[in-house]
Amino acid sequence: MKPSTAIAPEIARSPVSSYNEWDLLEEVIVGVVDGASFPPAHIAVEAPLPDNQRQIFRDNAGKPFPAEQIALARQELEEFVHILQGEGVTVVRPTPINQLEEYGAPGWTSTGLYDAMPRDVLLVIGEEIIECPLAWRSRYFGTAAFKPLLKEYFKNGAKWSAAPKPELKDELYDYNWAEPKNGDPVSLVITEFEPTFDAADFIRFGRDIVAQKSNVTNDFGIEWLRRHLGDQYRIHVFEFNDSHPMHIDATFVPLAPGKLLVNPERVPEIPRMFKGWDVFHAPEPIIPDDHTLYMTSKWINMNILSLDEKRIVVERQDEPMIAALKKWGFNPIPCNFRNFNTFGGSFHCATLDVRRRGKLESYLTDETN
Ligand code: DAV
Repeated sequence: MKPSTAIAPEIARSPVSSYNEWDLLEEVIVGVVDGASFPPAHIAVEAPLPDNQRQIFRDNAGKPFPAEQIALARQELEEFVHILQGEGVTVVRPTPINQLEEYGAPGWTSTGLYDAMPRDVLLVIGEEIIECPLAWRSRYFGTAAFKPLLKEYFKNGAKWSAAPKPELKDELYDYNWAEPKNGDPVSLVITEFEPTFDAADFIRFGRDIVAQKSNVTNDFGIEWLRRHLGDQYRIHVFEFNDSHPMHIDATFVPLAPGKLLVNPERVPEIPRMFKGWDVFHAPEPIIPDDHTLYMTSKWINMNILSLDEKRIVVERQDEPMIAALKKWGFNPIPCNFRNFNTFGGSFHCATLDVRRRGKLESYLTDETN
């Protein structure tokens, strides 16, 4: 008997399909900043923070972010959505959850953070969308706001999975963590107790995926992903000069095949597998010192989003980046985003490219690093 719901293979395209950071963008999730709240004080939250932000986080733990900052960021998100739609991209949004509601698991309780950065919590690899095992207790339900979308994608043919739900017990954290002194090796706040990772510690180049260990991503998590993805993909783990690593997308950002944007402070040497690629050094960020930035450095200026191999969304006031992109042959599309940057991300963090037109390919030379 023939299955009655047989779909011809040529039209059975998954609504989730994205293999790299530059193929033509067709559908994207854009985060929502409403309801954003400071997480409860915890060593895992403090460790990756720039020095001058720790006290602010302690003082405001568990409270909403300032309403005026949220309003300004929301306005910029609307501008961003409008620009994306004007460029022909389908935009979908999460359903924000109440971040102030307390929840817990054996041994701990917490409140939430925000639904502003889909890039952190969900990883799209090809036709699969993976819920990440997030290391922060304040992000334990970090994918909840996206569940309506995930269900819909699944119903329409996507592969939907979740990494093992972490327990986030005290054993996951190094409570003796202290700021490394000058010259000391980087010390990370999470242990190898169980697999954890944020999607934003991975960046996709087709069959090759570049990853970093960080204050939220451990070896155990990277190994889980490696085995989960299987032989079709190769995960390469690089270490950069970043004393507070959390998320790779203000460090190592492909713009198009053969074109890589790197953080000049953090990437002194280009891995050999990028032989033949054009390597561009990100211009110094120009965000003024008195502009509040939570959970990020000023290098968030590198966190740009390619709509295809030419069009790149970039912060409107970041004239050095706009000029540099033009010089390198791209078409920058400016959008106000500095107030959104305050929340710790920019265009790459605020989005998740659900579908790009393209297929699985190799872009890097086959050399061991
Ligand atoms: O300065 O590398 C990037 C944070 C993106 N969520 C940085 C922070």
